[in-house]
Amino acid sequence: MKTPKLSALLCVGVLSGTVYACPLTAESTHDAWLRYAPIEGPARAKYASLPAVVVVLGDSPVLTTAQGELIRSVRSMLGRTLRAEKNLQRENAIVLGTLASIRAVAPEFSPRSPLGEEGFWLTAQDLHGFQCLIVAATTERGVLYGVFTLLGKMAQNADLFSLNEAQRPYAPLRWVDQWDNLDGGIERGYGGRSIFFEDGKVRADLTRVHEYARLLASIGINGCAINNVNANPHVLDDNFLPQLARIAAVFREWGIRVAISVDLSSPKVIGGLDTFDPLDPHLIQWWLEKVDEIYRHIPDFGGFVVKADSEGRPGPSTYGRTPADAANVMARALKPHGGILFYRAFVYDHHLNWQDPKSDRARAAYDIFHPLDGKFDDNVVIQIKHGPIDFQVREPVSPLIGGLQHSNVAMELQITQEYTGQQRHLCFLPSMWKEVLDFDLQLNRNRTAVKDFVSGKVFRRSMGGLVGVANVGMDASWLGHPLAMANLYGFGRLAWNPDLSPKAIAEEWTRLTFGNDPAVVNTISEMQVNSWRIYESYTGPLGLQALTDILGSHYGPGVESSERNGWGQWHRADHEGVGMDRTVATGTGYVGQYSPPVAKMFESLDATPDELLLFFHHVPYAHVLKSGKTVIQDIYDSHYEGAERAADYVPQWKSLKGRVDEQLYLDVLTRLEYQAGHAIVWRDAVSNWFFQTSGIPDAKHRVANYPDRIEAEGMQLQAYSIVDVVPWENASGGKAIECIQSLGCTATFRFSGDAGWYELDVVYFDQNNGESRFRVFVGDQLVDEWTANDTFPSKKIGGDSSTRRRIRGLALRPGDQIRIVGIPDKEERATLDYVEIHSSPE
Ligand code: GCV
Repeated sequence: MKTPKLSALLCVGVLSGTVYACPLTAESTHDAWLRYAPIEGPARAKYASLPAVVVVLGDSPVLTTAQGELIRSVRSMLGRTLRAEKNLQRENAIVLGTLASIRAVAPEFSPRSPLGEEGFWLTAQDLHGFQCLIVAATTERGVLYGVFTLLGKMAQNADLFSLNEAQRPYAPLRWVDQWDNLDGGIERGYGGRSIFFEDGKVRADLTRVHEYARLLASIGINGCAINNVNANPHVLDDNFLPQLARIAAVFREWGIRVAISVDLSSPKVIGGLDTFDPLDPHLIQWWLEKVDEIYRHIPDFGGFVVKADSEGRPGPSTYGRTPADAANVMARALKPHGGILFYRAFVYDHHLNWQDPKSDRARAAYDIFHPLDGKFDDNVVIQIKHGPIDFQVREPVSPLIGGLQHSNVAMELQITQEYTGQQRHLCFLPSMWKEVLDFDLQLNRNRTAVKDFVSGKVFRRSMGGLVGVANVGMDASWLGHPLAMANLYGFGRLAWNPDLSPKAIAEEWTRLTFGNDPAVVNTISEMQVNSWRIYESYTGPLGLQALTDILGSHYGPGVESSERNGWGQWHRADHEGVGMDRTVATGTGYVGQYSPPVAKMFESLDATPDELLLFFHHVPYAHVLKSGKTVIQDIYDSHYEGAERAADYVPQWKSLKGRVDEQLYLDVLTRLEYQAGHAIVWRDAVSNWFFQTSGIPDAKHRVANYPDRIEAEGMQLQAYSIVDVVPWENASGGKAIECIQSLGCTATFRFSGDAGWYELDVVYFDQNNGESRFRVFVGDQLVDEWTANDTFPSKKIGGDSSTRRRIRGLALRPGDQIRIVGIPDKEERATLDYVEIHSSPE
């Protein structure tokens, strides 16, 4: 699944009387939603009277960026190069400037409502008798945001000359975090290597950083923490700071402040102290001096992100101190410079006693941070993951978000799809984030949505917002899957305006990324908008969450990996029932961390929504849901429906052939075909596991019943040997066949159906430690061959590496011999699971 370059987006023609834009030159996917394709046809006429001049009132770096962006993008869309001027001319113009600079030339100019620090006003007005398109803002950064909005409107072919639109962001902090390591790897990154670091240094060529900063600024992001929260102390080395300054200089042009994640033990590891006790005076002095040194290199440095006492990271608990003690020491060093200290509330014990029915990882953040409310300095922000566990496909909102009245909070969302398909499965996360942002925490029985806590509105905090863990990489499409960039786009849009609907965001992103062809916009945005629920339905319905291999990749199925260990992601399934009892009455008491009305809802089995039922309650498999189905039948049905809906992406995408760039079309098609196959791996693993554990059969007779399937271990084998797969549910029948003969092995069977056209699915294991080859023959005729050379996240056979090759259009006759030859490579043993044959008359 290699991502091709996006060459010209094809335009097919005329739909509803409109010709859609067709760029003549090859484009780069680096531009993502900022591609600004040429505007052709009737839409172009809308811009015939666009002024020829852009007047920029000021010369700060950010204004210069705004001017450059406008000129570059108008040239790209209209083929015209605007003339840049510094003063109003005696002609129509596009005017960019702060309110102060515009008022200096037009004193009567005034927006109807306050724009705040980062808002902007787009307005078409006469200035000195000439028609002007004005982008005005309080600050230069606001002007830049206004320019991007104006350009986005043009790219979507909107009318500009009746413009009168003011926008201001919902929350002041709109940051992204990158989990980049200094060696160039990215923790939970699926889009290639770091754009910032390589071999322990900042990259010499920062072109991709520049492109990234442009993308981030275009969606209103104003801060970026560039290294892994599992921080390497050497990021603070004296000789590293000038290197960081190079990155900060690139971001500065785009109005983005750079921050870094720091390890709390740095003063000891790199600073020569014998302690990192937050209350030690030497320690306090060390941070003061280190922070001063940073600001000498980076005057607008954003601050620090801290992960401490979490998953093995050092923290204040070493010295019996609290997170507030640790946070405040660093915050005080940052404060005189305007820096912020983000302290992550992802603090929990990963050696929990799983045998204790009262222990519960979900409780940890609230238990630790709520008692400290009011003890954090005012430039500390508590960075809270949206759910109490860890970016699962569905979790309830973290109760800590409503529980810190006297502290600044920011909500952490994960753009990189760690638990949601790792950019190999389509999963549009704004659909989930929107539900989270709108969730009513009912403080004091009033309507108090999550978005109003995180923006700081509810408790009148001056700071607050959203932090998205992005983890883009050097991959041409940034995140590894061309459609995954909708998540980064959607994050920025929701951070700016949480009242936008997922549908509106998906449509906007599609228009900007693929053009305005209605068939393309409707198809892609519909695929996106449905994809989170589809992914949930075949990986973790009913609030089951972590059914993936939580001890390894967090990718494929691994139903039992979360049980009976200290990580606390238990779903407590046994032969009688499933779910975590988190009630106050009989469970862990987690429910009691919510406000009384919310707690009342989750405490009650009847009032808890089905989609979160098993997060809050342990129930028998025969428990009847609000839908009228039993829990067990719902688990079966949702996995089957989910896998079917995932398969349906393929024809949906195929309907766009000829409407999007051919290479991109093929790349996405390959990914969707893979996803359809892997959704079946998930479906079968989870439903067979629950069937075996519960002993309750599927009322629709699908689970463990595969009439079209020929198990590899049941074929006639030459040199292949049968192996058990662990865990058993990750292979059909629990077994596979592997080849250790370097010359290859053969598995043969006879087709026993009627004569006709068929497609053949060969399910095999593609590990990342070898490139086996496969050849498929019908009789003596070679009908397909391929190399298993993808890079799935596993060296073993199992749910991560199980994949499917679909061979279409085979004319089979009864008695035909089908032969698969597997040739192993290195550690990969050309392992086969099964073959399925489906009639396919088309
Ligand atoms: C950066 C999860 C991830 C870790 C990540 C951690 C965190 O546990 O699996 O890779 O560490 O969250 O958010 O700190």
